[in-house]
Amino acid sequence: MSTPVDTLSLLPGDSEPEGCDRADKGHGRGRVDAVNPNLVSVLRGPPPDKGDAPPGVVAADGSGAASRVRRACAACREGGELFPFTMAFQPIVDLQEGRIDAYEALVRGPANEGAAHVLGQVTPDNTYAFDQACRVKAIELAARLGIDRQLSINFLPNAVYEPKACIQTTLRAATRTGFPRDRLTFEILESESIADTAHLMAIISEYRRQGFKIALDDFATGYSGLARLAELKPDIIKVDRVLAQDCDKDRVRLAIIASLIALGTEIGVKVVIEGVEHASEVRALRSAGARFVQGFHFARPMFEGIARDSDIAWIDPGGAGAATGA
Ligand SMILES: [Ca+2]
Repeated sequence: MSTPVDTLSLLPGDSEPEGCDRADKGHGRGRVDAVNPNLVSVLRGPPPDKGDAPPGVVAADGSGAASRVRRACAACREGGELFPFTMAFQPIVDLQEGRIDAYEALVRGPANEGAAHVLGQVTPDNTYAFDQACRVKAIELAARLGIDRQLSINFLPNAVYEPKACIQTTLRAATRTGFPRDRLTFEILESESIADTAHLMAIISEYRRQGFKIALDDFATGYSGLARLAELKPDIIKVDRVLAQDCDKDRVRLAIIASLIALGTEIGVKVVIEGVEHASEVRALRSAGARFVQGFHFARPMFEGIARDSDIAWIDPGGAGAATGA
């Protein structure tokens, strides 16, 4: 998913198309539970044995073999047998510059079915291949669509077996399509399933070495909190929509957001506010110093397409303007 499967770069999805942005994200832990119990077991289960993993995949502990890992690695190398899926793209906008800053890739079915439709087909045997395929699909589509901004891809660290080996397919896709590595951001969705901090740190270290940026998704909820921020030191934090919701009417929510923005400025981390749905929230967020925002107010995810700067429902700098679209 937007989950280790998410590693799935997957996760993003909107199983409730008429709902809020959260529905579109489709990668909350509870949502994953609802989507596919097998997937949840994959995401939450312990790392597989790595003993007789194929060449290029070396077990950290050198312990015994796991046929699942062999199959997973083989599937990643060979493309595997996967169900059809594709991506939608939702912009993250820069209020200060009045331009789209990035696009988040969100998994969809071939007929624009929501993420739940896709994730429901993920099983323990195809999780790794699916994760790899999501990355490749996102990069290929981004290149085809001419995306010249940052591309944000969801992933679940638990679907990465060995960072250096598992990233090869992604690197090849970037090279093949000409999409610059330094425009790739990987959003980490955290949950209690990511118990192995050393593994997570190894992934982040390798991804940074490759020029990727790291975002901490759903920040301020559950396990994606201040301790994780200090530990992982991401480039970006994406503040969960629960804080943006009605922030124009709730001074506590707005104060928390303002504090996170100040914190981001202090430590050099970009702060993105997710789930912005109303013009009144945009005005409040602007007053709190927010610069990077994402949500239905500005643009909904576009199936195999991208919104342009001129499509965005901007609000004038004085805050007097009104939403014009979305
Ligand atoms: Ca995300």
